[in-house]
Amino acid sequence: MSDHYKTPKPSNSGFPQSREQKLLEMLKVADHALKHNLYVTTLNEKTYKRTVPSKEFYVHQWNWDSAAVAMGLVHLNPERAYDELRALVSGQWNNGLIAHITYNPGETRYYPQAGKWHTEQFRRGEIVTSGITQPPLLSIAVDYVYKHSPDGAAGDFLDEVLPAVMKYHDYLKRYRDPEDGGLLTIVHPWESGTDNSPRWDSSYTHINLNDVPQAVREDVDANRTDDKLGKASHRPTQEDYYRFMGLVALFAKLGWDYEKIVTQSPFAIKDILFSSLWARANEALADTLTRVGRTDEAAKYHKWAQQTQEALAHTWDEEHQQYCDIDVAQGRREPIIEPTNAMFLPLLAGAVTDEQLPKVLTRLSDPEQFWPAYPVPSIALNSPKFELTRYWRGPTWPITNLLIIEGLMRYAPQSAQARQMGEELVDRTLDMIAKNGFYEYYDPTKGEARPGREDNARQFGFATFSWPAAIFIQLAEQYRKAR
Ligand code: 2M8
Repeated sequence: MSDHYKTPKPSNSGFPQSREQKLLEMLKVADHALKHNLYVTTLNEKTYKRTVPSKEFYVHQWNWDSAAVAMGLVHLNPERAYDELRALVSGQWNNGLIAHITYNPGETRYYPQAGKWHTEQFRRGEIVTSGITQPPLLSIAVDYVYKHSPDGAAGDFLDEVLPAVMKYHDYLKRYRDPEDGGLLTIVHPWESGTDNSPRWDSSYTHINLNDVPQAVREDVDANRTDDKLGKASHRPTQEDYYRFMGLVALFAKLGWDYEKIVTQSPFAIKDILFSSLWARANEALADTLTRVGRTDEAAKYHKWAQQTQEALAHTWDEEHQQYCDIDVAQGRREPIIEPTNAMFLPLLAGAVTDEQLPKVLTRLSDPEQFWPAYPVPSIALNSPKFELTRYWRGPTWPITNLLIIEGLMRYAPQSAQARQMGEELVDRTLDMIAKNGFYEYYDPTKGEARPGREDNARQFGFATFSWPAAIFIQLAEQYRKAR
């Protein structure tokens, strides 16, 4: 993904011929899935082409999903990759925020619907968004798409999106790192992308459910849809949703003023996954600017990347052998100790020190924890909190695998173990997806979307899902082709 480190050429371990054929077939199916999820809409007299995560439920544009989708799409249809990212920045707020959801008009299947956010005053004409953001994969995607575009094809696209991307970085730095320490604050579990991760359990003990207005709870009870369209036992709990929507109501009451939100939110975390992407995103933005000759402007982002790398390295907890999120809500400063796969994201950021690297790899390669048949589960298998099918509390997710693969490959030049694990994770991720199709998330122990007879395929997350399709394409193109 970057010129900062050389993506190593994987060794020629090779798939058996039949597997190769299966992968080639799946590339076609992936293309088909992404076509299926295309959503064309006209707003402000302009046509937008967006890929929704899944038409079964997620019928709008999600921030980091779209970034991942663009990286896959550029290999098949560069124009669509440009359209995807153009649409993603189209709803940017004046303060620079690029929201986690850009809504498609007239769609009501997904809860919370657009009106629940009370973000009317920040609309760009007819373009309506949520009021929070998501892990900043955007600039990484812009850089990747630009780099993998046919010669000369991406010039206009870059002119169009680059100002928005730079403004977004300024927003994140200003409002999410007001103390200038390098780590970014998220204020809502949805901003983490790992919504109901056990990482947030300790912080929840400080959020009194009685403080969530009765009207908000009634609205969740009456209108929540994910647990009806999907299987309730696989989704976040009702209490999670009370908290999610209670925070939305609070932020709307604060007028979406992020200076107030960051200091007053009962949920405020220095998130190591989000911050790792932030470091990598700054490198990517600096690379893009350098590539187009804007070297002076690149310096600022190099500096931010470096600052975050150092800050991430300092979140290492020797006793628990992991990097830690920090709960900073309402004046607290409490490290969060949970064995989730977020602890491997500092690899992506290049934040792992020589001393930490063997320890990180030991943890990741342990089959009892993070290296079962289909790594990398969202929480260690041997954690008492591990749940095989519940969303971000156990299953393996293609998006975090992609980021961990990139992290391992970053360390490949200096560590044979990192290289070998990175290559193995590419193969296992491709296999997991090829065997099961494009689902939201997978069983780490068998890699199956249908772990038991009682579960049909839909029950392990939603189907015909965009990012496994896009990530499949990216991994196949970026690594398999090289072999
Ligand atoms: C999930 O999050 C949304 C809220 O943003 C939801 O559950 O309704 C997460 O997996 C998130 O990371 C992802 O971007 C989104 C769409 O795939 O779904």
